[in-house]
This record gives sequence, structure tokens and C-alpha cells, in this order.
Amino acid sequence: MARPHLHLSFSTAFCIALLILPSLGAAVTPAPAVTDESKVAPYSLPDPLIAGDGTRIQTPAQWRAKRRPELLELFSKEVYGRTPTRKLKGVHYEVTSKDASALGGRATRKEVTIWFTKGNQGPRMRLLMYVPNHVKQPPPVFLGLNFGGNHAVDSDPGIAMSELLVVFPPGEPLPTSPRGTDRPLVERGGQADRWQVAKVIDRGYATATAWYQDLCPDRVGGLDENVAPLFAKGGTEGRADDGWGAIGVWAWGLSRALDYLETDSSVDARRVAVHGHSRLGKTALWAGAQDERFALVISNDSGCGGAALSKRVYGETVGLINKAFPHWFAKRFRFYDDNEAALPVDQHELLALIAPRPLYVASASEDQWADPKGEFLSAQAAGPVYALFGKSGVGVKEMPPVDKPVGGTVAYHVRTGKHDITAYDWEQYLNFADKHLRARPKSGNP
Ligand code: GTR
Repeated sequence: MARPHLHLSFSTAFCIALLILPSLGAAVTPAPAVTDESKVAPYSLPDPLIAGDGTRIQTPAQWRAKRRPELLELFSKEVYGRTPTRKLKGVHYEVTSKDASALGGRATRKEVTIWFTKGNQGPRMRLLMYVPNHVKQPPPVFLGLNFGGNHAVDSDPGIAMSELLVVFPPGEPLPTSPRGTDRPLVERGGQADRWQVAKVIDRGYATATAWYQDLCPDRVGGLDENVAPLFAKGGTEGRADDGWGAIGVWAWGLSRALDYLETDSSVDARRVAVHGHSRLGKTALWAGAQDERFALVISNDSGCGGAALSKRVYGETVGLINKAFPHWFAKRFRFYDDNEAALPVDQHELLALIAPRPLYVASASEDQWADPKGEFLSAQAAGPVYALFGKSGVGVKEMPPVDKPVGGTVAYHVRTGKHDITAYDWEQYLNFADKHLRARPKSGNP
């Protein structure tokens, strides 16, 4: 039988290509960011309490059994990619330093390497911890990944410098691409303002952190390196459409850090607040959504793909973020470039996955790229799920003025200033943790 002769006009072929290309993640130019509130197009949000089959979720049990797994599946498949569930066999911990007289005697500093494979050649993450000396019971912990290397979070000269170690799958040739795109390492103590280690310690909390690039270097080739190839090869472009992106790998790393904390009797692993700023705020939310062992979740200026609504299309968009960072999300997320209305979920449902655990969402007034209003509306729209558990949401109808924190189990503030995490932000997080995790402050220290 003769093959049917397919004849397409150029314009038909062009239209078909336009339909197909976005789903393949082809490089189209995304629409520029809207940063004028009057230009925000109308949009509608999915109701987190209506299941895929149309039934209304009315009890916490229904949420847990039906809707929560459904939403986790949608975020895994469509947004971040699937987190592998296979347990790595060779995981082991090596305490590389311990000093009980750190920070002028206020804290015990500990450095622990979490090796993900047998021996000490494979991928690893180096955890830096400070545990307050004045607290008798194992304290709650703030756990977050850092941007600049462990040595950047405090000027303490005892912290080992983080250098970039790239581990490729055994037997594979080294890539020929230039290695010049790594975020430059920050000097010792260069991001101390963002960590406020002494303040956290004095308030009776431990702090734990690791450099995010230990897990997955933050560049297109990063998915070929360190942790991701332990599970699947393919890298950024060759992975499955729902294969995890770098945010997924980083979030996985936070759970592995928590695995370690569970073995460390100097802290209380049942009271771990997972936190992060910006891309690491997106990461903290995804980690907190998936892993219910995290007792409290904090998103600082996480923006697009974090706390901000995608369908509002303000500031950074799905198209813009996928273009700039093709390795962060699942390839499948590119289908929604300039096409946010088609998303079956929105980010308020990511926040809802944290319910009923305490959640703090924070924005900065000059950080329009991250869409402070979209972050507020998202936190507000997670409220009905918290209400299902008898917990309070942001508790206000309108976005609060700058520097006026609001909320109950879901808290929110917009701080004056730029995209950053500051002493003001930390003050709010510590107050929030005091309320929900009940730390024991050092006497004389409020
Ligand atoms: C920006 C990106 C944001 C945010 C930020 C950061 O370039 O567009 O989504 O994640 O980086 O992580 O610093």
C-alpha cells in the first residue's frame, strides 16, 4: 500500500511547529516581565480543596489520603521533576571537626561530611553546624543551604573553605564545556549578614548549613555532576520530561541533611525549620512540601517557582525562568512558558502541601522580580487548607504594609528594601519559631 502523501502548506507547518516547539523546550523568546500592576491580566487559581475528580475535600483525612498525594504528583511531574525514592546504599557520615569553644565559647561548631556513596571519592555534602552551649536540652535547628560556601556564613576562621568539587560518573570523559560559569566563591564571612549565626545561637537554636553546589553545581551541566548521575544519566537536556531539576536535587540534599540530624543527639531533629533565600527558598519550599519531617518552613524572597503565583504573570515568569535556568525545573515545566493558564497547579498549592505545619513567607518591597504581591496572595490562598486542620492562615484580606508581619500558622511580611535576607527577616523568623518550636533563649538575651 502506498504511503499517504502528506502535503502541508508552509503556514500550516509553521503553526504545527509553534504548537509542538514549546513542549519540546525549544528556545523561544519569552514575553518580557510585567512590572506594572495595572497590566496584570485576569487569571484564575485552582482550588486546592477540589480533587482532580471534582470531589470537594472536607476533612484532614481526605486531604492526606487523596488530595495531598495528587498535588505532590502534579508538582513532581509538571514543575520540579520527580525526586528519586531509591535509598543510596553507601551513605555514611564523617565528623571532620568539632570545637566546643566556637563563637567565643557560645557554641559548639561541628563539620560533618555526608558521603553519598561508599568511600570518600564520590559526591558529598559538607554540613556545618553550630549548637548553642547554653541550652541543656537538644535545641531546635534552622537548616538551610547557602550560596557562597560554608565559610561565607560566618567570619569564624575555623570553618573549612568550601571549594568546588565536581564528581563525574565513573568512567565518563570529562566534559569539554568551559567551567567558567560557577558562581564565584564568596570570601570568609562574606554572607554573615544573611546568616546571623550568633543571634540564632543566642536565641537558643542550632544552625546547620551546606553549600548548595556540593549537591548539584548551579549551571546547565550541573545535572551531569555530583548527585544527579547517582540516579539517572541524561543531564539537563537528555533527562526524562519529568526528571528532576537542580531544585529537586538541592531539596533532596536538605532531606539527607535531616537524615544526618536524626542521628545527632546534640540537636532535636523533630524541630527542624527548613529555610532558604531566593532559588534556595524555592528549594526549601519543595523540600518542606515533600518531606513532612520538616517541622517549619521559611521562604525568603523565593519568587517564581517558589512562593509567588505563576498564573498572576507578574515579574519573573515561567518562560523567563526556564530560559535563564534550564536546569532548575523539570523539562516538562517548559510547556508552560508563556502558557501559565494551562498549569494544572499553582504555587499556593505548594504552600498548602506544608499544612498543617507552620509556614513563613517573606518578601522585600523592592524585589518586584519575585512579585511580593503574588507571594502574599499565594500564602493567603493556602489558608483554606490550613483552616481544614483548624489552623490559621495569613489572617488579613489585604496585603499588609511594609514591615508589618501578619498571620498565624501561615505568616507573611514584606520588608522594606531589596532582594536579600536581613537581620529584620531573621528577627521575624526567630519570633515565629519561638511561637511554634519553643526554643529556650539564653537568660538575659531576649
Ligand atoms: C534570579 C532568578 C530568581 C532568583 C534569584 C536567586 O536570577 O531569576 O528566580 O532565584 O536569581 O536565586 O538569586
